[in-house]
Amino acid sequence: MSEVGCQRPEVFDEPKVELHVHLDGAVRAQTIIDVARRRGIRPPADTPEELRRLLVLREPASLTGFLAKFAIYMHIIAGDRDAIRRIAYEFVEDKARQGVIYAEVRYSPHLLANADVDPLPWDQAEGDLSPDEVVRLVSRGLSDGERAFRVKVRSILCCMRHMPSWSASVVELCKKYRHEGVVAIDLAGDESLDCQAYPGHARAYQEAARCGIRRTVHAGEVGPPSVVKEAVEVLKAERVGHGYRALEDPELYARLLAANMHFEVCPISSRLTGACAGDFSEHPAVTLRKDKANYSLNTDDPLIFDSTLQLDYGVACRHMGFTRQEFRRLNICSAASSFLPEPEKRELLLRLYRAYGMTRSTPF
Ligand code: FR5
Ligand code: ZN
Repeated sequence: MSEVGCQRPEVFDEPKVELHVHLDGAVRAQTIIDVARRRGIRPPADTPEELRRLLVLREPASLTGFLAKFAIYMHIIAGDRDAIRRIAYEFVEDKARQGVIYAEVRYSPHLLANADVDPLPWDQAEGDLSPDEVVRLVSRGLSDGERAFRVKVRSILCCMRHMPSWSASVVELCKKYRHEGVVAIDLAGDESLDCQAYPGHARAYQEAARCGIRRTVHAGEVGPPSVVKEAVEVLKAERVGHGYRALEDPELYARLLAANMHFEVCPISSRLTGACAGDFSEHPAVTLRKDKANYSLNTDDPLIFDSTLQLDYGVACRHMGFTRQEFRRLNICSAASSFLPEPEKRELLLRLYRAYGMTRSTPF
C-alpha cells in the first residue's frame, strides 16, 4: 500500500480499534447450527455455507428484509446460556484475527433474553433467562476471550427505539455491570420513532449522564439531521452511530466538527442498508476525511453484511482512496474516543503509537 492510495487487497495490517459492532450481528454461522442441533431446534440450514447464503444481505434491502435475517437465527441463540457465552467468546477470537486490539461490542440484553421481557422477543416461548443474566453471560464470554486472545473488549448496552419501556432497565444494567466491562449505553432501531414521543429514552440517558455512564446513539443513518440534533442536544450523545445525514445540514455539521464529535462510520453496512446510496467515492467518509473529522471505521453486523473489518478497510482503500496515514489517524481518533477510563485510554493510545512507529508528537 502506498501513501497515495491502496493497491493491495491486504490493506492495513496494523493494530485497529473497532467501536461499532453488534454482537447479535456478529455470530458465526457454524455456531447457529451447533446450538440449534444441541437444543433440538431444526437448524435453518445444514452447513455454514448454506446458512450464510440465507443470512447475508447482498443488495440494498428494506428494514423488513434486514429484520427477516435476524428472525432466521435469533430464536436459536436467545434464551440459551451456553450460546450467549459462546458467541461473546468467539466474537473476541474473530476480532483478534482481524487485527483488532480494542473493541466495543453492543447488544440489546432484552433481545437475547427470554424472561422478564415485555413483550417477549422473536415470538419466543417464555423461559427463565433475564436481561440481567444475559449481561453477566456476555461479560463472562468476553473476558474469557480477552484472556485467551489478548484483545481488550468492552461492551455497550442498547436501548431499542420501539421499546422505551426497556430503557430504564438498560441504564440500571449499565450501572450494575460497569465493573464487569459495560462502558456505555446506546439507542438502536428504527429512527423514524423519535424520542419526543418516547420519554423513556431521554430519562434513561439523563440517568446515564448523571451516573457517568458514557453515551452513544444511532442517529442520522437513515433518519434526518434532526435525529442527530436530538441525539446530541436531548440525549447528550458523546458519539453518534453512523451520523451520515448530519452532513446534509451544514450548520449542524459545522457544530459537530467544532465539538470534535465522533462519527462511528460503517462503510459496507451503509451501502446495504441504503443509508449511503451508490458510489463509495461519494461516501460521507470521504468528506469526514477531508475535514479531518473524528471518526472510526466499523463492521456493524458482519454476519448479515458478510464483512470483516479488513473488508471495510479494503473498501475505504480501493474505493475512497484512503491511505495508511489516514488509517493510522482514524484509529488514533477511535482510541481517543473510546469509552475506556483515562489511564486505560492512554495505554491504548501508546500501544497504537508504538505499533505505528510514531511518537506522541508526530503530526498528521
Ligand atoms: C441492530 N441490531 C443489530 N444490528 C442492528 C442494526 O441496526 N444494524 C440489534 C441490536 O444489537 C437490534 C435488531 N433489531 C430489532 C428490531 C429492530 C432492530 C428494528 C430496527 C433495527 C434493528 N434497525 C434499524 O432500523 C436501523 C436502520 C437493512 C438494514 C437496515 C435498514 C434497511 C436495510 N437498518 C436500518 N434500515 C433502515
Ligand atoms: Zn449499528
